[in-house]
Amino acid sequence: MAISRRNFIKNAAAASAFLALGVAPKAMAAGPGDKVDNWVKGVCRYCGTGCGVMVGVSNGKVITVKGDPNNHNQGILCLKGALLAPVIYAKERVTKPLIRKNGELVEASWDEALDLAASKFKEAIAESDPDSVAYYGSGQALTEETYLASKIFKAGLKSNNVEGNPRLCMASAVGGYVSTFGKDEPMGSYNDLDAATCFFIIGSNTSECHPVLFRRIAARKQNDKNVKIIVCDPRRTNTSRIADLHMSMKPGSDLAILNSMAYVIVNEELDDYRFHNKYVNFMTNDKEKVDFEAYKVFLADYKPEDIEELAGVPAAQIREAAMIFAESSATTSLWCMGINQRIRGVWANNLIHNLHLITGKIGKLGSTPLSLTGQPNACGGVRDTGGLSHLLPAGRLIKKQAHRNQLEEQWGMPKDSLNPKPGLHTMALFQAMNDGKVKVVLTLCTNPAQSLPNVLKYREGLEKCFNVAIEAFSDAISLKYADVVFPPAFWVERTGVFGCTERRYALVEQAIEPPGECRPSVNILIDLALRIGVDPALIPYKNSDDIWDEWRKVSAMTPYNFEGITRERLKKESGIKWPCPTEDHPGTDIRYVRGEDPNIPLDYPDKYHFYGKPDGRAVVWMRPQKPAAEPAGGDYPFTLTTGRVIDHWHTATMTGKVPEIARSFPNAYVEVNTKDAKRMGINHGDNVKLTTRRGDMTFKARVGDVCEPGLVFVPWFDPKLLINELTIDAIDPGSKQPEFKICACQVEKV
Ligand SMILES: Nc1nc2c(c(=O)[nH]1)N[C@H]1C(S)=C(S)[C@@H](COP(=O)(O)OP(=O)(O)OC[C@H]3O[C@@H](n4cnc5c(=O)[nH]c(N)nc54)[C@H](O)[C@@H]3O)O[C@H]1N2
Ligand SMILES: Nc1nc2c(c(=O)[nH]1)N[C@H]1C(S)=C(S)[C@@H](COP(=O)(O)OP(=O)(O)OC[C@H]3O[C@@H](n4cnc5c(=O)[nH]c(N)nc54)[C@H](O)[C@@H]3O)O[C@H]1N2
Ligand code: SF4
Ligand SMILES: [Mo]
Repeated sequence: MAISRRNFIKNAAAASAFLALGVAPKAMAAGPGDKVDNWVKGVCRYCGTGCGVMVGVSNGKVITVKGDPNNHNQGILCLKGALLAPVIYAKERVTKPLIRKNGELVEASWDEALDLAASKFKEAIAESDPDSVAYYGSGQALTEETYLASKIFKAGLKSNNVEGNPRLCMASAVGGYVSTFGKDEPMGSYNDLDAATCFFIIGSNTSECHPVLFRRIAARKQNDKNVKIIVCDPRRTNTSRIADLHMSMKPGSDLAILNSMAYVIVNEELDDYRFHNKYVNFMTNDKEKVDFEAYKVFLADYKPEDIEELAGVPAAQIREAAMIFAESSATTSLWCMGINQRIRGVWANNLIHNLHLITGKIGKLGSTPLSLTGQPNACGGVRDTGGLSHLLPAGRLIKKQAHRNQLEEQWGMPKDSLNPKPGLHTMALFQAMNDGKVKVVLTLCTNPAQSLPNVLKYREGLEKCFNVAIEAFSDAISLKYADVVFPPAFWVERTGVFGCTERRYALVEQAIEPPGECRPSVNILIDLALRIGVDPALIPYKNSDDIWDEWRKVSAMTPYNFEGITRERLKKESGIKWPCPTEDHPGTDIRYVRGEDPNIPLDYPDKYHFYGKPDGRAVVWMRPQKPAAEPAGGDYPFTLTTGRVIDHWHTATMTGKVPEIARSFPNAYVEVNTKDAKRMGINHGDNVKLTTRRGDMTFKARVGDVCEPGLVFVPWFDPKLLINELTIDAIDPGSKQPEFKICACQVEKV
């Protein structure tokens, strides 16, 4: 039955998260809740929305999960979060240490496994140097785990080869915030969603990937008829179905569209001259400071009529989008991988910030450029603690001597003893394994043999390198390459902090004992480090509370300052947003604004202060349109894009264990546009072969109008039909993030 747009919005507002399976929210609430002995507060372990949960425990087992009414999600969860309990008890849990003997992973004692792993680290460092070892972590690890692993490698082993999956995910967003504002992380919060009258959603399928936030946006629209939603995405996603305006663009034309919107705003004199004259510098790509007039000259190339063909969007739509954006009383932009996973992801991020800076729609409730983060702890765990190869905790940089010296003092190390050379970024790291330069790697909470782009190319390195994995599920395909596997305590089997999209830190409290011989990852990391020979004085922790306390202090002399977010507070409160300098500070909703951001003195003369930049001014960057690394054309006339579906999480090691979810999406498929399908004689369910310059693979077709003609989409959750064998591994020169979203391909019926 056709569903009207108005009804769709209503349904989306009421139960978007449950729509995919047609399960009513009422059914979800039913459960053995009356038998629960105690409820333990936590955070959902899936997406960067960071919903608060209450975990229902009975006789030492988690029997149900419900939303935390005191957290931002106000008690609401999507299906994935609500169905977390069975994942804990999946029969595929790794519960004993494993080591590879005669090609097979076999059970071993903790001592045997730890000694073997430690000896390989020692050997590699002794034979070559500390750069021959690496850590590859995750935005799903706890903050304490990433902070500790990063410290062990950078301070203990003197290797800056500390990376993680956020490089595949948020690196371009980090690059965007840092180059525009001088500091990482969004300045706004989810409160902006309740005040915005315009939502500009670009390259984000919010409805499937941040369902609880989408529900909040849909509710906002439902309750206020003035609210306008603009979606810019080459697919007709569920998200686009609540849009007043959907710019169904050609993949990779975002830079042109964003500049074109700026062109309209400036030419219609909808810019806020008073704001940008005082708080903004205009800069060329070569970092030359210019004036507003020069910016106008730059924009002259982006008249909507001149780019409509390139963008595949009618000029009138671009004009309309710009007018809605600029004329609304409050505009919030939301974006995710459609923007970040591009070889010009950083630039695209800059251009979104530009729109807010030229209109002054920033730092006011409802007006903010809010980058949606993917994983539950990419922000708090990896970005904030500096869990990447060029970073140190709290926004410090390895290449800056003053920053290194601060950490050396904090960590009780001799001055100038940290390794001053940044380590390898993710794709360079896996290449270095191919080349035999990185000989031992420790992975934690990530499944790179499935998630890397152009993945077949890197399997050689995974085979060659001695692989030590801390992994919860035995069917994660990366374990095919593991030489040692440590069984970790999973989700609510240990305690630690998650930090979500809106700078909110919240505690995941231990609710149950881990099964078998599983141990918290911080204990595993400490034991391994001691056996490798790391100075015990560097890791003097009794438990993860001690690590949190140290990290609080490390933050204190920076604008992250969250010394006031103590463990005691986290136990009582359902999350607090940094900065939060003192225990009586309520946390910060809006950064860079006097009276809101505790980093700005109350007697500071100006209202706004972008203190990440030397002169306190944010930057409007002049970033030109650039094509994708491998645009469609010639022998490869289609664009292949990859992404997510609402029910599965990434490599499906967890969601694949939940029957209700697994049934709805058993296998990967390819979305083909109806017109293309007709031309090629493809019917729904037919086998379709996709060929890229890296290989070919056959999928069942889903024919419809989700993709524009010329575009095909494949979700990447299926290890049996692994589209990452076909995707390109080109990277953004700034952020080093791969272009998962665009490569050229052939499509044929087989
Ligand atoms: N259900 C579910 N939710 C998740 C996850 C999950 O695995 N499953 N993972 C989490 C993580 S880690 C992440 S990073 C986020 C990702 O969240 P999203 O980024 O929202 O999800 P994707 O499906 O990767 O891609 C988003 C959109 O980008 C569009 N796109 C492709 N090319 C272009 C382009 O050139 N320009 C524009 N403007 N758009 C383009 C696609 O059509 C798609 O709709 O989701 C998080 N939430
Ligand atoms: N084609 C394509 N590929 C992509 C993307 C895309 O859009 N398209 N997106 C990229 C993005 S944005 C991301 S974030 C990455 C994600 O890529 P990955 O991080 O590789 O994917 P996950 O499935 O989340 O891997 C998490 C692993 O940790 C295990 N695990 C779960 N809980 C725990 C725990 O508590 N402790 C430990 N030690 N292990 C645990 C899981 O079983 C799983 O094997 O993929 C990237 N790859
Ligand atoms: S929206 Fe994200 S954080 Fe919230 S319940 Fe769903 S998966 Fe978990
Ligand atoms: Mo991600």
